[in-house]
Amino acid sequence: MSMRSPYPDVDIPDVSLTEFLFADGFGDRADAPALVDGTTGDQLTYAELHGLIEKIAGGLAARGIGKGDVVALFAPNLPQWAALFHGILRANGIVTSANSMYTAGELAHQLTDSGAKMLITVSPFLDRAVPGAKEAGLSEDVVLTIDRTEGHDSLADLVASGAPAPERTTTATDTAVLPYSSGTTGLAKGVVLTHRNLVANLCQIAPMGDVTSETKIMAFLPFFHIYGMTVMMNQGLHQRATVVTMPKFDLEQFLTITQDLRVDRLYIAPPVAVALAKHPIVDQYDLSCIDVIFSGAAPLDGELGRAVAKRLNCTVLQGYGMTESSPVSHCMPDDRGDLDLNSSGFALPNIECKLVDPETGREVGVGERGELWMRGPNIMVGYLNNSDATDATKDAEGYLHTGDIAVVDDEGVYSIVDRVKELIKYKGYQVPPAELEALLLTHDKVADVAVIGVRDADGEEVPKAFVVKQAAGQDLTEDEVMAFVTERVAPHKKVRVVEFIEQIPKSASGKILRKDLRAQENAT
Ligand code: AYL
Repeated sequence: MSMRSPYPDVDIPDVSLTEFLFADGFGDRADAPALVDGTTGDQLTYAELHGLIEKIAGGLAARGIGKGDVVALFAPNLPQWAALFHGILRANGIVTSANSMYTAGELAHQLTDSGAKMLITVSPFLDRAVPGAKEAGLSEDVVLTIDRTEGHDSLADLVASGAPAPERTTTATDTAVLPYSSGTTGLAKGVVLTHRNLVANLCQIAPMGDVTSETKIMAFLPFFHIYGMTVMMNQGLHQRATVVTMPKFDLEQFLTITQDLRVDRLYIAPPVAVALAKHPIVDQYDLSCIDVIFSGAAPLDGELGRAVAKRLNCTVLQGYGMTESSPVSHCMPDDRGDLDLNSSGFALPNIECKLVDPETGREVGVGERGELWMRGPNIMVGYLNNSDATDATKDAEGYLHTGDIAVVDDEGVYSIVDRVKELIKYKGYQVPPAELEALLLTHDKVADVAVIGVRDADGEEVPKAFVVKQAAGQDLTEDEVMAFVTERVAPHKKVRVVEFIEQIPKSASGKILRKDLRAQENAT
């Protein structure tokens, strides 16, 4: 038995994302700002954005990018990010969006794994982009920059080709994007999301929120992550709203931009709620423009959310989802600010859910805890070139096994109460323990290691490594372990706590018993 969304199903047009967003023209929004760089005021109107997308598509086609070719975007949030994203799709290509904090090595993994043919970045990232591209076997000629810089072709060169955009051959079932996610276990994998998946999620979230052409959306959360990509960028463009970008989060700058541009809709992850509820500086700004603050990507503490709503006199809402679900599967609609803020609201239209006891495989009912399984048109096709991981996550009936434990009430409101998968979330960003474990095993003083998420003093989830020393490495210190990781990974993946132990608890088949480590952690 599955539980359907309480909302009526929505129609999902059988078109590519680009057609879905742009085919209808822009009416009276043609000269309105689609994207504004909050830090510089530079903007692209809807008409300019569309023109730029067509030119980018032409330029890419002239450089040999065509149907099914993967182009990597490795850049901070800028209006041009959106233009390039849609330009690549318009050229019948596929976007793989890379975390802009990645080291060269992490980027190389994604470029190689996704089979990227071109990398588009910004000049301040070239010190990581060029070695990353080289390691992945890409020549420097295919590393382009958004800004102009010596030695690399830029966005301006791409559009200067003057070549017409190619014929549209992309269909709804073609792959559109390959964001990376570790899913329930293992290393980061390419999540195959089709045009239909992305179009579906836009259709599914439309009835939940009050985003209109009047809305100004704040987008400091990255477009490379599916939250920024779908919920901020593509939802904003779909509704002909204005999307205000920030290349990185800075509290004062964010407050200034919000106040000065009269931003009315903020999308945040929980750590920003802490600042909005508690930081004294917030009182120095006129934030009466803020209507709705929507939190997702990690659990929001209900009390904290209420404190934000009270302080800023606005509605605070929570949503839940995964990269693998394009991403939103559950959220609170705009008019239900009354719901318990510890919950993540209702299943979106066209989504069916089951809650399953992970021990017994038995389906559970209202009020009982179970792993959330969900099915719908927004669920990924699978992981790129990894049928084992796909089969372990998506069952024969199409249900995605989320690895999250949820409870549903009799109104159909879901609360995420625990996580049974390995994944750690640091400030809403994914930290795959398996990746840190593999890295630490290359340290010659480490005999064995396991990484889990623990709570720090502020209640934030942080990666902790349990390390078994080699006999010859008894002088190994916690700082050495942390520094070794810090040098090799993006900052959000840093190991922040280390404990030396005698032995890693493992099952007979050699699997790390993370549950035992968690229990041990909670007991101390
Ligand atoms: P990924 N509460 C608890 N855990 C959450 C929540 C939440 N509201 N949202 C996401 N997670 C965790 O792929 C959960 O463990 O996508 C989930 O499996 O980076 C994992 O994060 C997925 O991590 C939305 C809906 C943002 C989704 C998203 C981003 C999804 C993050 C806004 O409305």
